[in-house]
Amino acid sequence: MRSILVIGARGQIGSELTLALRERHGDAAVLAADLKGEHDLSLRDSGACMFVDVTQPETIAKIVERYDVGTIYHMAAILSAVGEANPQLAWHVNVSGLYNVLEVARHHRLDRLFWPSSMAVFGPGAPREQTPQETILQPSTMYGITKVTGELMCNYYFRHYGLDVRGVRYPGIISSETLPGGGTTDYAVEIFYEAVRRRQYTCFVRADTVLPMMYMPDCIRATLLWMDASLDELRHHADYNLTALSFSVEELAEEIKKYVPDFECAYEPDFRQDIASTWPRTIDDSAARAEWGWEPHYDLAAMTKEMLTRLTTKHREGKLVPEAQTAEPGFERLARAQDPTAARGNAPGAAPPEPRRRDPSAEKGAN
Ligand code: NAD
Ligand code: AKB
Repeated sequence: MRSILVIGARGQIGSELTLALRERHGDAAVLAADLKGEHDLSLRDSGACMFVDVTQPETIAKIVERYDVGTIYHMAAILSAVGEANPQLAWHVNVSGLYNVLEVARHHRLDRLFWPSSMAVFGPGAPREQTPQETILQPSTMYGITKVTGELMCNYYFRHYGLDVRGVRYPGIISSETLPGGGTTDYAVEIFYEAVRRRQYTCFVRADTVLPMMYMPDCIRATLLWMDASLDELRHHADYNLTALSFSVEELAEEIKKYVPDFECAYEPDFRQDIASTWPRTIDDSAARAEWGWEPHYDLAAMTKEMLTRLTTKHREGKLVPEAQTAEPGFERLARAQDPTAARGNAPGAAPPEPRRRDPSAEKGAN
């Protein structure tokens, strides 16, 4: 069997996907690669970890040649909030990086490539309830623009080069193992950590904000199910709508209070509210359900119970925040870490996006 390479293996989804793939195919068959070196112990202990920078195609090609890679899961990206703080970096990593992976895949005749898109492809012009599979794609964030571009590129490589490239539009992913990477939906993860650690959380979007979400076990199951699907039965390639549940922050806080009765949630909306207000509230993923059998297992109650159980155990053991991560919230941590000037000892700190005119269309569909 040819090797499987996970790029972005240190990230929120990549870290758990790598372990799931190792469980399925054997530790030796699955290579973990990321720009950042400090992989978690569980990744390092279970198999090979290596450096890759998707903006440097030779670093991808070297791994593919050396390890006879047949399948790539390309999970490296700059997410929406960090992407608004540094739109140039978001374009470079998300678009040039994807192009480099697609080219390496084409040259080396890869068997299959997975690349995730996002519900961020939708913007203020799309229906926000039961957002259809086929609708207008006019996102207002640079992240969303890179995801629409990515979907078009992937579909082009499928049609023109016969490359079996597959993708889904993930909703916000909620997980207990690796902190999220600086997106707008990070609040739905942070709220659990803060409920366990401090019994209070200040949320950066309003209480009535509703977004589509999915618990990590469902995300991993959906990804593997999709990669196993037979190509003949599919009508889409890089752009399947996907969702599991939608809830407001207020509803989530109430569910958490069932287990942490003195938990308090305050609200101080920032620029991420403007992003959230342009995204779907609920998504129609009937194409994924009909064409490759997608069905979520976790609802809000089951997810909340499991998240709190896992995080409470980690907190008791003094391991709430994984070894290779910091306690700083996602956006602030990542805006600093991914700013190229930071590496030159010129870190500007947690840079909010530059001031600019408000997007009136974002307010039109206020959440
Ligand atoms: P993440 O930010 O947690 O992880 C991304 C990883 O990519 C990081 O470990 C980072 O070090 C790495 N990376 C960044 N630049 C790189 C480069 N130049 N070369 C190599 N690696 C680089 O992201 P995630 O949440 O795990 O998301 C994975 C994918 O799923 C992304 O494409 C993201 O857009 C998509 N997605 C995620 C969510 C979500 O809620 N997590 C939702 C929708 C779509
Ligand atoms: C983000 O908020 O940027 C991501 C996403 C939904 O793509 N979680």
